[in-house]
Amino acid sequence: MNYKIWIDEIAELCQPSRVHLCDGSDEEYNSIAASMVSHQTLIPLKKRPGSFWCHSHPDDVARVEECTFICCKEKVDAGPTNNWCDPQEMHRRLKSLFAGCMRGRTMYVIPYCMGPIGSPFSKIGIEITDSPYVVLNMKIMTRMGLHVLKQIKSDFVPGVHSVGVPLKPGEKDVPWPCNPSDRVIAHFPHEPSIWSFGSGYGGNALLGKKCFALRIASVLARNESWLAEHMLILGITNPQGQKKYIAAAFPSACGKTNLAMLTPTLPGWKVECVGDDIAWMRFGSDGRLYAINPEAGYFGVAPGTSMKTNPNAMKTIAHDALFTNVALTPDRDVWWEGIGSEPPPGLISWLGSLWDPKSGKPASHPNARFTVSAKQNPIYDPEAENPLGVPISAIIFGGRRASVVPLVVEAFNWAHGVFFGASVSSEMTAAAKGEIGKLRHDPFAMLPFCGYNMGDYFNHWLEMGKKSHQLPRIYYVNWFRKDEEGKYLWPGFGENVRVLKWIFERTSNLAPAKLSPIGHLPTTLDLSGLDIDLKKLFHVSAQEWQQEAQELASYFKLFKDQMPPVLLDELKHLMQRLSEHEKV
Ligand code: SAT
Ligand code: MN
Repeated sequence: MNYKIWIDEIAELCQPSRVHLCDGSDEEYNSIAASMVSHQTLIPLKKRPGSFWCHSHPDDVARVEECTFICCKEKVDAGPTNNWCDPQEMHRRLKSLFAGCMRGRTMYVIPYCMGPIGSPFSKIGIEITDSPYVVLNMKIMTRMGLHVLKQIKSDFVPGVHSVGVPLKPGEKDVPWPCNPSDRVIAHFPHEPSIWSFGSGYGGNALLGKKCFALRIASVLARNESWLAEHMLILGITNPQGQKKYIAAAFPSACGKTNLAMLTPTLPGWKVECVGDDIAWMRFGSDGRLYAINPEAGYFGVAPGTSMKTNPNAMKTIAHDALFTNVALTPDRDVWWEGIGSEPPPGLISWLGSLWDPKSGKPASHPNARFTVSAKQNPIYDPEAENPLGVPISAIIFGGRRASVVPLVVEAFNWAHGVFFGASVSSEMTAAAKGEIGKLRHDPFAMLPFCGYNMGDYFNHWLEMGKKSHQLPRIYYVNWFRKDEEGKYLWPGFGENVRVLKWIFERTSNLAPAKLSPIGHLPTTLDLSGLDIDLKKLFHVSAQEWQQEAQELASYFKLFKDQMPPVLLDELKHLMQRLSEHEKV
């Protein structure tokens, strides 16, 4: 597709007042930010140079899964876990939604690259949006600008985004326009293209992120034999100077950013960060699995981030950061629950009004976010921009589970590891609209992000395992197990290095493990300086796991013929091992 013709067509449809082709320069960023400051949409922060605060409409704070559609030709290809709509029908709906939707606004054209420029992994997109907030975020989150257009040979992924609020002549704009009653986030994997209407929130509006780098990319990855995953990538170096890379999948707001930037509590260990949210992985000619982070920044959850939990994130956001839906202090700094200081008097809540500490409501929205360039991270991995990626030694899956799942368990082999991925369940968080705390299946932490039938996706993972004899080992972790009183059994954060150390040593065949019905468990962990009862953390209850297996059996039925028999066998073997275990 010729991008110039496409841009003209979209302008003709959306009827903006102006078209602005983004060059990606700092001057452009500063001038858009300055204009938003003059409209009081952004507030400059006094204590953080180059940083701004803003807050959204109260009904535009998270991803909206119920309005997110996969519009492939056949319903079965979207699978039972996605909303499906016939592509022609959706195009008809979009045509009428987008007709004239940018009246009175500027239409920004954002050429961007997911992945390092020139990398064989990288893919190009163009996002058209009427939101200046989206332009600023895309500048931080992607490699964006005119230089990208030069890279376009024939294909790019077009994305059209509108807040869905046209302006009448002379009408004053609101600070955060959005259209909660008419939202749709539609993906057309076979074209491919993305159309997003009615929300300005990150995951719905920054089309390079979940829409392209996961939903569309997962389909491309299946067709082209690679993996597009909801995973952080970290480098870990042992005291002897040996370095390995680990990729880890957790649902949104379950600590990926914290793990990716971990400050180890064990002396001599070092962690460096390649990415905190998305990994694109493919086998190299040496048979190893190589990963890149397609993003260039972090869109991290602010609440709970502190010098104690994630000092590297705190240093990263000390300047040139955008804050959305956190609280604002009277001296123009940001504040959130768990930042490590008391809320100052006169705090402005994320809703933009004076916060009443007695209200019982948080000052910062639980899904408040910071947007910041990865380059500002003091532990940004020197290989993070390597166009060939980094070699992955271990893959971790995890969820937020108060019970049942031990701190760490190792899969027997690749197929068993794929079974781990398929069996992830997690308590829901504020990252998506829904019932917080409710346990739901979230296979591979990809439930909201897989652009095709999840059963076929499981099969793709199994097929990938046949392509190499140097596969990463696979683990399942749970930082969130609680005792009878509801207290976390594991301190988490920097202490998680103790688990990473065991994984590191397992991948060199240096750490012992014992057999359990659910996989290999550590015989011991390096707990130096910690007073922890490992028994509870590693307890595997045959009864609880039998229930877990039963629940999985009924979940897997959802995928009907698409459910790979290999995974049903894995489940059967698990049940057999559990009943043998019970007899002992
Ligand atoms: O809002 S995002 O989808 O970008 C972040 C997340 O939920 O993982
Ligand atoms: Mn995410």
